[in-house]
Amino acid sequence: MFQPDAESAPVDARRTQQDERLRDLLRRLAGCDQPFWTERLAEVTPDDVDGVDDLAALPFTAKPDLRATYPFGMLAVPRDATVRAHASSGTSGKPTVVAYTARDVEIFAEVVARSIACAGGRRSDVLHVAYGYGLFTGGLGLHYGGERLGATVIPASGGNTDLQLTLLADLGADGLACTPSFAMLLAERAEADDLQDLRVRYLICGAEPWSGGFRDRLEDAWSALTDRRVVARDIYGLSEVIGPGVAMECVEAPGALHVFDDHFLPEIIDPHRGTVLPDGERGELVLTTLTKQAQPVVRYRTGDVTRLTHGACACGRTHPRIDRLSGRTDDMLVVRGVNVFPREIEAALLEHQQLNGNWALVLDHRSTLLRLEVHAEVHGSHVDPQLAAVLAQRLTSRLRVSSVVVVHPAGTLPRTAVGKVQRVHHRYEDAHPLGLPD
Ligand code: DLL
Repeated sequence: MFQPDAESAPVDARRTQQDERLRDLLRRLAGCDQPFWTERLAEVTPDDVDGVDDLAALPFTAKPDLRATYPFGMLAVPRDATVRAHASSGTSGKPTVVAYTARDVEIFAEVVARSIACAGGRRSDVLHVAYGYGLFTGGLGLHYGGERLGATVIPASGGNTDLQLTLLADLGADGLACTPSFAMLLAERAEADDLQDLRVRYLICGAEPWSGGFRDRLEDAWSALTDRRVVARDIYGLSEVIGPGVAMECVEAPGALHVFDDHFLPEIIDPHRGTVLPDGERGELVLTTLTKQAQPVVRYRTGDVTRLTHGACACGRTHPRIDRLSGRTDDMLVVRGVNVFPREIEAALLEHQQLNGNWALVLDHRSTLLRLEVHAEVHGSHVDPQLAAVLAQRLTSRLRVSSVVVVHPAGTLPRTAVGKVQRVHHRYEDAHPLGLPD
């Protein structure tokens, strides 16, 4: 553990600390003289909120608030007290900007250092960071976290697959941090080039959804390259809250991620009613930043769907855990009246061992009835002629979605070397969005 005192603190002691930090946050927001916060908290008096139990008395914040106050209208400190800003590109219009004080940057590095250690990282490691550097929080986030841990960080950023592989081998990376889809692309290329001398022990993957089946493929692919069992662990975060390092899966108990709730207080709500759901129920993740100075958020609606559980973990950390993300409230697809998340489709597909993990959906809007095409690749070049029908049947019985499944040899579907993978494509025109013949 990178910060054992904080990470394995007794739950009661942490609760006292959270109560204090929450009261302090509200004092800071009340005193910052920022119109957004004055207005949003107009109904709340400091007496209303004595601690975490009173959280539901506070109003939500959400992405539209950041857009409406672009660029710095949610700052709780003067702009000149900040030392850095990141931005995330939205689907439309201006990006949303998030700013940090020097202390925020330190905490960002600490929670990412915790996360790297959670995946098995050590200070003696070489950590190859292939998340994008720049406005995206992934590259710089893992970079500073790696340095804070004491590792030797290689700031490779995204793209340039051949050079990345050379560096991974020659500089002896122990850890690789990048999106799961890029980690898979690197493994495929390394295998095709018969690259020797890789010694990677762990992968720190996040920023996009990936199923347990995808993890199995990824761990197998990297283990075959390195002659050791490589572990891939899930890192979660979002720029509005800090970036990566909000929550992290440990080596000992994969499947759920420890939320570092001494800094980021989680709740799960019913996304339609806004009511808080009990422990263990699936809903929308809402986060409150307890220590963030520059741009705190109160009950921020992440749009991410998961469930929260408390209880002991084999790794000894006492932080509660969220399940691996099953999707976003806004990426749910409605296919002929059936609600389905792309990650559920991935999970159902990848139970089939012949598939190599690369897949894509095309929603064809050209006729009145939406048509769902599911494309998936097999390992190698031989495609079993029965497989498409087997997969279509599985999707119907498991998820109740009817689809046209097309199975391809390995290497047919587009790959993503920079940024987040796009699994869902829409077709309005005759040209096929994946560049495939009809
Ligand atoms: O993706 C921060 C990050 C960088 C996380 C590197 C992990 C690693 P944003 O660009 O603001 O920040 O996007 C945040 O990405 O609300 C989720 O929908 C999605 N996301 C992030 N991590 C995961 C994950 C970064 N592990 C949005 N699994 C979030 C699934 C994830 N989705």
